[in-house]
Amino acid sequence: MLADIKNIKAIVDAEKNTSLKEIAYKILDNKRISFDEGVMLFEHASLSFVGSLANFVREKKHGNKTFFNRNFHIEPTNICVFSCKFCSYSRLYAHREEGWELSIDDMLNIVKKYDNQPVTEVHIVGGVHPKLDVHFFANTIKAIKAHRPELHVKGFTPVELEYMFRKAKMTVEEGMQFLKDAGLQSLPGGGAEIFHPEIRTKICEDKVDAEGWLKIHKAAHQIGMHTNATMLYGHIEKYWHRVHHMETLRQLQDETNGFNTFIPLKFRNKNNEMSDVPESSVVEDMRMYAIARLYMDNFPHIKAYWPMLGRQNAQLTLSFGVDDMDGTIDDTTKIYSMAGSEEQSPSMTTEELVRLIQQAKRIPIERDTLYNELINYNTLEKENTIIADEAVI
Ligand code: V47
Ligand code: SF4
Repeated sequence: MLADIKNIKAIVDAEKNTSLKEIAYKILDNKRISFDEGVMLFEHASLSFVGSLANFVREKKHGNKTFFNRNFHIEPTNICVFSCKFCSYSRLYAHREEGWELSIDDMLNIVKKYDNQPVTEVHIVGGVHPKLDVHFFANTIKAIKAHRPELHVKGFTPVELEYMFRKAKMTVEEGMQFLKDAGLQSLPGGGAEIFHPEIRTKICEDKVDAEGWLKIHKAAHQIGMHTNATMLYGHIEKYWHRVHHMETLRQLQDETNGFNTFIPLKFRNKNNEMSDVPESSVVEDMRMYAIARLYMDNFPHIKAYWPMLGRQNAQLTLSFGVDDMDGTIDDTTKIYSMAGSEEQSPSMTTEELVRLIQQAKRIPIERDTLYNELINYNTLEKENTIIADEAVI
């Protein structure tokens, strides 16, 4: 049942903290909350308070619809010139023998494995290899598109892109156009981490800074591409750093309207240089998703990336503002299992994803990368029941 305004007003009116009550009324009146109000929610609001509000906003935007897609990843290499402290994945100097580096043929063979399957998206992201350049990646995309033109290619973070454009002496605008011409259709949200330099210099000092990250997404939006944005939370950042990060993205979105989805990524602490930093609690995770839904008023979607969060906690987020669960993945990504996620071989069949969403009393909608709705699994089930009934008659 969808949340109704009377119920949510009763919850808000029962709140004793008048500042929180004012923030809630702003949200119910469709007004934007400020930076200070975002921090206030993180510092003082209970999970049930932000959760009820986020659920209300989510249902106003999408009703019970919950989106997912059929996708797989290609990770061209885990060799990386950078040294992010939270990364459990990259290999360069240490354990070089555990590094991999795929050729264009290797990557095309991965695509060919899906020839008879209705996947709609390939997500390409990996380490920053010193020898792989923009021409290698353009040729990879061209080979994939030549083989399967309708497969949407979403790929590369500004970390990879800034490095390849710089090496090729291309401006950001030239580089983005070059890859778009090769067949690149959208950018994933990675590499954003925490924008504020106070934290960024401590966790990923040597890679692209906030300005560089935003410049690349802006250039993508200006040539008609849609992109996502992430935030790596739950480590050494303070609440206000999270709000600063979301505020920075909200401002760019006001300018370009090119972002589809905001994806908070829970920091996992296994096998990296930040293993002494404890992971956030589930309550804190749910508060993060809920406040993201409340703050990011101009982002259409909030995604819980289940390989990082675990499928059960991802299912829980569907009551805390989230309307998207990413995709089937098919055990094609290693970034999260290496960082200690409980999903050691992330793969869900469409049936499993549909069941997970239905158990949360939501409507599973298979989408494409740009959120065009492909299949509504609730009406599909009804249609199938009718067909089955007719067959019996
Ligand atoms: O930027 C790396 C994160 C990101 C850890 O756009 C870690 O649809 C937690 O951005 N603990 C890359 N997180 C992945 C990414 C992504 C994933 C799924 C979908 C989309 C999308 C984007 O992974 C990195 C970094 O923030 N990451 N190590 C870790 N130990
Ligand atoms: Fe390299 Fe990405 Fe790992 Fe940073 S997070 S070290 S850029 S692979």
